[in-house]
Amino acid sequence: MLPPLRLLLPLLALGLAACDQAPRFTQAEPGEALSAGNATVFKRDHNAFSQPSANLSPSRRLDFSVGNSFFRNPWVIAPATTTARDGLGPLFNTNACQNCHIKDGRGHPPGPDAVSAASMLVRLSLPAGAEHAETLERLGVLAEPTYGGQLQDMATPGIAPEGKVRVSYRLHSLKFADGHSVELRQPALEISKLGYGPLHPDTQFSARIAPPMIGLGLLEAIPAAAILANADPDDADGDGISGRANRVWDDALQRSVLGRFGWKAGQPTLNQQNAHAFAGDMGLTSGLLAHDDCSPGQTDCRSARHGGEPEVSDSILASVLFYSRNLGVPARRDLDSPQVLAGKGLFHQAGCQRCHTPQFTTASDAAEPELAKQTIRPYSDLLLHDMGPGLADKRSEFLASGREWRTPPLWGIGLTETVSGHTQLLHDGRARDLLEAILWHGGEAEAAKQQVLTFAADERAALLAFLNSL
Ligand code: HEC
Ligand code: HEC
Ligand SMILES: [Ca+2]
Ligand SMILES: [Ca+2]
Ligand SMILES: [Ca+2]
Repeated sequence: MLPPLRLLLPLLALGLAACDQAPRFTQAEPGEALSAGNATVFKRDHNAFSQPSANLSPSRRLDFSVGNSFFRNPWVIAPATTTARDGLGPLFNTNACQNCHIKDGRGHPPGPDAVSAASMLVRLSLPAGAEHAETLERLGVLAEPTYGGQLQDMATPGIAPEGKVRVSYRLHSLKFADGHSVELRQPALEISKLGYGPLHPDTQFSARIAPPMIGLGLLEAIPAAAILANADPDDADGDGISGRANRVWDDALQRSVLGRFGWKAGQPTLNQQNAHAFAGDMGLTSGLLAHDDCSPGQTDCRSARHGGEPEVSDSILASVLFYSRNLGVPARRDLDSPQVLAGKGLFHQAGCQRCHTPQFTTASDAAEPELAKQTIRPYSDLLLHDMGPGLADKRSEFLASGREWRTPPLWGIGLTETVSGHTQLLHDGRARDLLEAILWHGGEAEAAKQQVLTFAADERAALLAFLNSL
């Protein structure tokens, strides 16, 4: 059945206008294969995300592998004979960074029979008022009074874990213009076996899977001015897309700066992100975060044995920083194939690049010389966007609202299955593949999604081929 002509005509006109603007790509651009400039790596197997930046010298590769060992190997409960890696807990989510960042790639939500949520974590907070301005400036959120800012579902012997997390899904489907239908799953969290009494009735939850670790030093080396240049907080250019910068507390500088890392850009630097991961995810203190993540009421947690002060020495924190800055990004594959080039055209036609910014150049004064002055292709603007009610966690973090998320980089996304053994995407892993991820886009990205919904089977395949070549 066809819709009446008077409805079709404006739609057709829109479609044509968009097609006119869409660039056609007949061949790859110079250097396009090198997503991370000279740091690009050429593995494409299950170790593709675990390679050091290609431009690291042999001695620097040694530093990288020291950092790798602290990222990969499990930490143990104190006291232990391995004093360099003890102090796990008392509350924690898992015992190694790599358990969540699977093969340096992404995590996933727990399956129905999982013992712990492992590679997904749940953030907690309460709605805050004006009287909490100072806490919000420093911490970005008002923590749940008993359970803190994060639910730890594991604990050392003798200490109660905070609870158990399960995810259940409600299914609905979305239809393309040609009748093709895709089923989407909306997650709902179930938290049970609470170890410290009831949660505050107003508690807000945000489930997040671990993002991939590649290219992070390069993202850190993008000049703040280049990121801010793409922000358009009031949508002054009227394209329906705003893009806002998060401003977050920098523990080392003791002031608010641009946020870059995490699903809501709630962390300013890799070192601070890493220190928070050690403390929040594994119960390990460091020079930046001197206390285990125990709330005032969690007295057993506060009096438990520790593994040194701090548990993560400055030199280990520095090695893990060097490691996390230097995981190379794999080179593009098949980027000259006609289907991939057609998909690239459709990506631009739909306006995906308005948030998934194809290209940046890193600063000349980057933290490490290998990261400086590189032309990189992350496909992210590192800005916050209102993605609509469907993706909203209704929980703010610094300036990010409950509907805003940071555009995630798309580089390497085509290797997700090969590296991490699954293709569960978006902040909580609800999308089971690339197409589902696109169909969850709403809010500022609603128009882009609506365009994709008009794509025919061959156009959908081309768009996915392009994404899989990244
Ligand atoms: C329990 C699972 C888990 C563990 C363990 C874990 N992470 Fe993460 N990691 C995450 C999640 C989830 C995020 C996203 C956080 C957010 O949005 O607030 C993240 C984000 C990051 C980021 C930012 C990536 C980006 O693209 O913005 C870095 C860097 C990072 N983690 C490093 C580490 C290091 C280093 C360790 C070990 C000390 C570690 N993580 C341990 C789950 C984990
Ligand atoms: C308004 C900005 C915006 C536009 C336009 C946009 N995206 Fe996104 N995209 C995002 C944000 C923000 C997320 C993260 C949402 C979340 O995790 O809840 C995202 C997530 C994704 C993901 C999943 C990434 C991951 O690591 O899980 C893919 C794939 C993706 N977008 C592809 C596209 C494609 C293809 C288009 C064009 C049809 C598009 N996006 C248009 C902002 C945008
Ligand atoms: Ca500890
Ligand atoms: Ca907690
Ligand atoms: Ca705009």
